[in-house]
Amino acid sequence: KTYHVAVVGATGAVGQKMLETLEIKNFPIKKLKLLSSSRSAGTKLKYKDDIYTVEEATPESFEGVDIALFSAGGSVSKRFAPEAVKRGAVVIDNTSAFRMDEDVPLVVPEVNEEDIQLHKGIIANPNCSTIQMVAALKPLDKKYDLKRVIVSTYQAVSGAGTEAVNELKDQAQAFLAGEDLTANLLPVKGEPNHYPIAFNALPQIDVFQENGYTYEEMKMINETKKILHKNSLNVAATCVRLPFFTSHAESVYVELGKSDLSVSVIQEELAKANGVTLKDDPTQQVYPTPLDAAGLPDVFVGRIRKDLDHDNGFHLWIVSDNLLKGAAWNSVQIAESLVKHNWL
Ligand code: 11C
Repeated sequence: KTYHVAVVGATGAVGQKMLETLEIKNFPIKKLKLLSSSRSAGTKLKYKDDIYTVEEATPESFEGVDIALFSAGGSVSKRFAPEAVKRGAVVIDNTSAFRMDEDVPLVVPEVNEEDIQLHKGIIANPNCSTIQMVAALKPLDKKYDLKRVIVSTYQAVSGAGTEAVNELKDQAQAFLAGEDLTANLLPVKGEPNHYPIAFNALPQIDVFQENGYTYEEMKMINETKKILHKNSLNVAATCVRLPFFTSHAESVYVELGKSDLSVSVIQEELAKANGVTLKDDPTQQVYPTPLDAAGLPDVFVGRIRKDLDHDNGFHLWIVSDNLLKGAAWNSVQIAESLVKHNWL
């Protein structure tokens, strides 16, 4: 069986990776429709051997579509996802528009694939920094009952889109040429203050909430509990933007429901987990870095250490390509599950 697939936001950083992933996975496509805002309509994009012209999304664009992958920002999803569902499509949405809605499954297939079947037309793809963390923590939760998570992130600029990638390039060139740096975008487009990202670290990703945490931090906290079906889990997050292009890295401290565990049993669980690659050998200086992970679909874990004061505590270093497993790859995996299990 083959499917009519639409990609909304096809010209964006994630949209492009969605097309690449559909092609790599040879997704059974009968008809492909590439959609965007009016600004990018008319752009020509290649898929396999064909050139497609990107069309402006309208409610009617979704007539006959079976699966619609959305990654064009929350407001586009809010406007068009219900229109797509009304016309019979199943939407896989990569924005935060519907993630916390009760009726919308929030899915990382290695973690909670079975939630997909509860969908009422929309399935949400979690935030990139959440996806890689829960993919690595789920095997530990299953076996040893996760109690607490404290995460600090080291996030790539591509998480903030192509404009942020260009801002880093421009600032890096200016800095090396001895010129003044201009910052117009980061940490958050539309906020009053902007700070240079080149040769810097910005402890703000997305807007501040009333409780002093940023929206990115609250996404990690709330989405982790929802995906793991664990409201009792203690989660705290600090999210930081760093000047590299691809892959998010995370320093994660966990407390488990079992004491007296060794590093090797944690390594063993992670080594056999789906979608996770263990890269952990301090004797050989082996650990994952953002550059190594870029372009690969796996979640990489290293630097696993036992906490020195808490017998049930461990520290992990988790790295994954934010545009692949963090976005496009996970979305296409959800589409594959829908098709494989006949959950459309
Ligand atoms: C970032 N994690 O790195 C964000 C991007 O909710 O899907 C993803 C935003 C989202 O800036």
